[in-house]
Amino acid sequence: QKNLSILSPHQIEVGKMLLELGQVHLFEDWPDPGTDDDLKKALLDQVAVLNSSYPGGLASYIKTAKELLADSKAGRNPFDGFTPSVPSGEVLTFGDDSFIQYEETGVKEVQNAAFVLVAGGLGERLGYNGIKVALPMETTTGTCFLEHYIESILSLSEASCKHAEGEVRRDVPLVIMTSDDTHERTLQLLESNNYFGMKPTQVKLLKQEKVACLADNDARLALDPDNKYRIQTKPHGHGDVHALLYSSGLLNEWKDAGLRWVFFFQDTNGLLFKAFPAALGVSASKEYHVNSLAVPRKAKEAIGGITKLTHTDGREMVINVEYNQLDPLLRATGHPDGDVNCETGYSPYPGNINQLILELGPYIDELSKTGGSIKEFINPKYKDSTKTEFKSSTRLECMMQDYPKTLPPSARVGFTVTETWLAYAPVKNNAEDAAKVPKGNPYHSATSGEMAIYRANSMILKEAGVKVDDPVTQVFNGQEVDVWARIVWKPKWAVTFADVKSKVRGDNSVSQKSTLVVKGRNIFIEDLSLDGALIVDSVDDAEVTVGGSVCNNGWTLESIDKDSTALPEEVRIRGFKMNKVEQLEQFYGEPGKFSLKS
Ligand code: UGB
Repeated sequence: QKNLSILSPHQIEVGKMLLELGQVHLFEDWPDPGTDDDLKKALLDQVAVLNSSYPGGLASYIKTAKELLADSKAGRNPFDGFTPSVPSGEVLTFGDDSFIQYEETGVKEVQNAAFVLVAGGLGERLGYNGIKVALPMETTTGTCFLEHYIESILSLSEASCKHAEGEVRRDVPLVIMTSDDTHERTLQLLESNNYFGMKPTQVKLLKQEKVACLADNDARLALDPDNKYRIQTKPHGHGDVHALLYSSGLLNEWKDAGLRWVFFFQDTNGLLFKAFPAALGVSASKEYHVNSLAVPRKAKEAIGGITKLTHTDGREMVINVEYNQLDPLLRATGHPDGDVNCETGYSPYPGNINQLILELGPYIDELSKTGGSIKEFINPKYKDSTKTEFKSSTRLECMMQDYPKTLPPSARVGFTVTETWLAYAPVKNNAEDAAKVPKGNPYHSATSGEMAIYRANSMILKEAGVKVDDPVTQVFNGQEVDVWARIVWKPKWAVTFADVKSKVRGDNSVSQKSTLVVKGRNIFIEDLSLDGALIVDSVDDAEVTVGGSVCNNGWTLESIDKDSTALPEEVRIRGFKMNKVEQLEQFYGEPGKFSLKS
């Protein structure tokens, strides 16, 4: 009461709202007017922002929190009444006729797609100090994730326009969801690199806000332990992307522009664009409203399992069950061993890699009803079994893959499984945690993420007829990995399997110790025998044939100590550095036809 005199009418309204919501504890320690007045006002201003950035405001946030906290305390299972079973979906095999067909269909559709990258996460598990999209995806060329994503989108869109002769060329849109943790640095990365070739108008950043933390089962808002005039906040999860897209107005803009698909993807998967065109082809052919990309999943791997859930009341849905919930759900429904591999050596539930293709029209229809809010969950860590106190504050969270939970049974929800080597190699775990991953399970580290790029490119070239030597096994940062030839190409050289096949001719071979970097658009590999390092680049209107025998001391991988502070963090987290001993490097800077044949 005493402090009312220092507050503006709006701040007084906010204060009243807090009292009505049972948040009187926020003001209990307030000193008399004259002390900390600016801080008191700042607290109410912060609450006003928290209130306006959450659909339905803080009243709705606290109401949901109380319900979910009561469920959690009572041990109520969110899957009560549901029985899990293995769903059926489209399973693709890289390079076979059906894959090629779907890829072709998908490429045609790319010009009707919008791309949405969720990049608000700081990557606590990875422990990297920078933003994850700025990390080099591999250290042969040093290309960062964001650069590769943008170049892939541009090349795919160009390939798409070629298929649709006569139609107007569209600048496909890219949205990046950021947060306070990543926004400024993402913008700076884009600006200092000329948006990696995209028009700045093609790219929109949407920043998600954090949500208020909760101190107890009554959903009392938690104050920052170091500042009693600030509510503690934490990220709300990648599910925010739907509400942000809806409120931005972009979805209707896209619809008016004739777009048909929205593709959601994550921040550190260097393989994701290799399977995307075929998966988009599946969406278009099967007319899926929702298509989740998946890979075979190892039991207990930290990726969700795609599961068919059937309720006793007859409801059915195909949905991601998050990795920490799959094991208890299975145990509670007659599978005493929980989340285990079956005879194939994999979990029978396909692994969700959180790349979702949504059909825009039905997506807008659904969001017009829900405003983009996604079913939330809460994960309080209790001090003891009485479940009355928390170890630290908690908050509501939501996941983008839970979008289908509110869809009617008529919605066409499917999924597409491809080989892991082709589609999924995220960089999520720090070196220490990766080294502790049980043998046979993926590391999901910077080391394995980089090796996966070389493996995928080697496997693709093999499928295109190139002889690529088998890998050797090496240990970096305590992780045993297969080291293939370091083969890297720019998306403008090839962004589909069809592109690769059209640029590789004759009898080619690449030894395991080799490095091959192809950067130019019209470079043809023909009768090449490579045992060393070869880097070829050209301007777009040069046509270069690369062949003959190239043999030199090449580039080697040198093991390094992850704690050696003399090296930059992005090198240390891999456990090796690239020694560029000797290479043949050619750049063709003029239009015309050229041949590199030694
Ligand atoms: N992200 C945000 O943009 N905002 C946030 O508030 C949080 C994250 P994580 P997670 O495929 O590898 C997901 O932390 O959530 C972005 C799926 O839930 O890397 O543990 C963040 O920047 C899981 O089912 O992953 O697990 C990043 O781009 C499985 O599919 C993305 O969201 C797993 O990913 C994912 O955040 C996977």
